[in-house]
Amino acid sequence: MEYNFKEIEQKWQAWWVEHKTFNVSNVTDKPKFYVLDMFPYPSGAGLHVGHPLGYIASDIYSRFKRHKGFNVLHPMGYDAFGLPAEQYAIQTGQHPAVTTAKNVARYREQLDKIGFSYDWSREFKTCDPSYYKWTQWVFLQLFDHWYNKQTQKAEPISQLVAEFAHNGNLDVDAVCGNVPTFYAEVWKGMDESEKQDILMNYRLAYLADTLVNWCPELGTVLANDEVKDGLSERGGHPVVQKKMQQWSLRITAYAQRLLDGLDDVEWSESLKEMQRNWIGRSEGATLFFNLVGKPDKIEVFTTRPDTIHGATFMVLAPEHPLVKKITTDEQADAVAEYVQETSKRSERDRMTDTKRVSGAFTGAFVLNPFTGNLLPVWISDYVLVNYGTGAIMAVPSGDSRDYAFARKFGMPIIPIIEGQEISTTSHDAKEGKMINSGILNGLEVKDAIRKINDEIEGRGLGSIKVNYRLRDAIFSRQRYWGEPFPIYYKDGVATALSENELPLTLPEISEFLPTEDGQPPLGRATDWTSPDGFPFELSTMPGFAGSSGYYLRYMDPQNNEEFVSKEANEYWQDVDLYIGGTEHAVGHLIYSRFWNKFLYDIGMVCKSEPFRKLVNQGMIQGRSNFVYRVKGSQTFVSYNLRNDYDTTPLHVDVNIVQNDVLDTEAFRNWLPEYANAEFILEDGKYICGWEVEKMSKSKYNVVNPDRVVEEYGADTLRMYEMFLGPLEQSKPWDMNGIEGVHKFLRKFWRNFYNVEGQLQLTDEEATDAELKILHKTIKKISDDIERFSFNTSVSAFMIALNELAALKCKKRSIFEPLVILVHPFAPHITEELWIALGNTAGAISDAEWPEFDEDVLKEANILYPVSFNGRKRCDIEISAAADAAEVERFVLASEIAQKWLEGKTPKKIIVVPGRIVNIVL
Ligand code: ANZ
Repeated sequence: MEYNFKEIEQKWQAWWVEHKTFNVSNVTDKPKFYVLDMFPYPSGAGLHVGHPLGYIASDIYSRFKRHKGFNVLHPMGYDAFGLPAEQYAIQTGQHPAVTTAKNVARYREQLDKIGFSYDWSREFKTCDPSYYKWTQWVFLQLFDHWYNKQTQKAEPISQLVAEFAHNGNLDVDAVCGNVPTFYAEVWKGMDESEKQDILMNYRLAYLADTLVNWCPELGTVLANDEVKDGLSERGGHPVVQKKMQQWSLRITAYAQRLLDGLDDVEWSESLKEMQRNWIGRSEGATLFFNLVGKPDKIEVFTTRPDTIHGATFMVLAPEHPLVKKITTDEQADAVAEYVQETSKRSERDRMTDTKRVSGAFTGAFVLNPFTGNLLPVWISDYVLVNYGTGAIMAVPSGDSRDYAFARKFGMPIIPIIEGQEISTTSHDAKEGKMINSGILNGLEVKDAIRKINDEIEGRGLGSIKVNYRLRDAIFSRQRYWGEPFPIYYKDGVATALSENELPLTLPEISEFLPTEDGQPPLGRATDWTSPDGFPFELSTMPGFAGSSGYYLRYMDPQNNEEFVSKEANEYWQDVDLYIGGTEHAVGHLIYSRFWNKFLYDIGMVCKSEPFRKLVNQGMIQGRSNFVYRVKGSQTFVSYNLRNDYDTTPLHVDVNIVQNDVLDTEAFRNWLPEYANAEFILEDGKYICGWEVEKMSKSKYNVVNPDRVVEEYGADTLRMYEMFLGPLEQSKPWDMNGIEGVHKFLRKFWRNFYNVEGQLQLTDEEATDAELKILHKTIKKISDDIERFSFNTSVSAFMIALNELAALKCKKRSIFEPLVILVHPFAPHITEELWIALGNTAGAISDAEWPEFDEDVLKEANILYPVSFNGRKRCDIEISAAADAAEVERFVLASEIAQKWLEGKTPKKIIVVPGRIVNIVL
């Protein structure tokens, strides 16, 4: 009987749906295991073979865990709000909901063909009102909580209000905006809108004027992780800095916990390091410098207070609020021009471009409190307004940016470390003995820091401070295709809808563009007002809103009363294995952890970290093919002859190339301009050149998994994707090896059936050699899966099959367990073989994973090298079970030992069991 993968795969895919094979229950005695893929954004292009790589890996792991007796949650859904559908809507007028539904259907169809064990009953799209109701709900909770530094957790705003009425904010230690201290009486005397203004400074979701990344082309604000090198990540449009009133999430309140939590998760060190850098903790001090002739002070943040004697100027961020106030008339024009110039540069550019040295002098001076020197105050774009205090003391001898600035603008450079060589560069290392530094002279840097910190605090010049690079997350987007904020403006005061008014569904609008007067698209909606007629917020939430807590919703997706019930959360707890790309390292993976920690604080979830183990799959690159056209002609030269002519390489669709041989007829039909192509062949074939590049439409190297499934079957696709190489490495898609994997499956199949199509496995007892092959394979596959080393598993299967073929093994006791081992990789063929073996249909998913028996691999006999007076004379085979006395007896009785003994009685016999025997005569 032939291996008819088409029939088998369709049959089992339908069977699984009908029998709900992969639906999991929240009520069971089994231990839980939660395996999650980063859910996809369903783009118009559909899936290419790179996308399922991680999904296949997680599916193998899920099926493996189920064999091991776990109740496995393996869900899938769609991150369905977002820019591309809206951009498409702007161009075509097609409603984003329609495009999204279409794309989702296409994704689902493609996914279904690969035979994943997803529990589709838990599927959702983040743009479903029944889902985003809960995104809005979490927002309301954030709006209704503040961060108490004393308890280190989020607490209800109502408690804060009670405290204000009782004692003002004197004893409140919060992560908050700039709020003056007030007494209870003052609070009580405020009107409602004043009170709300104060509270806004405390809320974890708050409205504030912020400097944002504004993308005029997209008409929206973008988060820092959505901007790369001054361009929007989506579309590559320029991004400028702009001050706007925006919703933000006070994620900075969680900076330290986000940092600490990294110690408790099993993520790659490189990913943890990326998060640590993004959070960017630094310990230092804030210090005040008095302005000369003005009442104001400049507060700086420094990690090197010990270098203060080397400070020779000050630098403010061009946006610093003091700039206007302190700039002298003479410098006003230069300063204004520089401020204007800076507004065009994104924060990222300013941080990364260290070559450009620029600035303007304000005309103001401050007094160095330690040296009494006057320091000129400059502005420059290398100082960022949102970091630290937005102002620095510049120490050219200790900081390379300050050094470059001093060199360019002719500022003094004072050495402060003994032996410091500063003629061409600064000495940034935090080490050495202090000089030219008054009370610090002679001290090592770390002692100097301690001493100066004491001085600073003692003299009331400033205080010790920990700073984080992490910023609050800007949460408003001036776009249509996102979650509406459950907020309306009651006489201008941002007011929350109540929980029972959720979801606030997106209104219909006529055009997906900003209004004529620059309002976001929701400004076009009619009746976009609260029940009592107040206008709703016009911005929508960003892409990361819907993906920040989605893993929780899978635990309890149909619950209409709660985001996730306590029982469901306590059963599933957290994601045991999360698989996805590294591109989410500092976006989604930070937001989710923050979201989760907040929900943990309010008692919604029982684990403070959402993703226990994280595996990043590598990228699948494209393997492009090339044809070589003779310049100015329609003649194409085969690869090895290309240098004999003057040719230009051109991309050719990889789908009309097989093993680098071009289908010349298909080529003529591919694009109209090639209809009359002529070919110069080698050995009767047209050989294409190839190169590894990003998989992309423009390079004609996109391979659609549907095509592979059609040609070879899903089981081959799954195994081949794993066979390509280590999961975490990037590698090119190369169809040239797929035949080998496909042949393996055919060969596997042929072991079960004879030519008449009858099952040919026998019930004969397996030999030791056959058992050894089986158990070696059980061990290898189990270990490999646990280590996510799926490529080596596929090779191990191939080896096992070849070894069994050499022994002509056709025994059920060997092949039945092998079917289970192969099942996570190739679920369709193994389902079919499983019933052929007389088992119940579908039961393979719950079949117990074969037990590895170490004893089988142990050799029954051991070949002992036997020495006489230290010289090896012979080898004697003795049972591995024999103890030292038995080995001694056996050796002495053996004929060969008798010969070497020459009738003598040994003085001593040394036996190392399992190893050697030495006889001393
Ligand atoms: C004086 C000094 C002397 C500094 C020295 C460094 C070396 P991290 O580790 O990143 O926190 N800085 C402070 N605020 C800044 C801002 N808003 N924009 C740009 N730079 C800023 O770095 C802290 C150091 O970066 C601070 O310590 C300050 O320069 C600078 F030998 O102060 B330092």
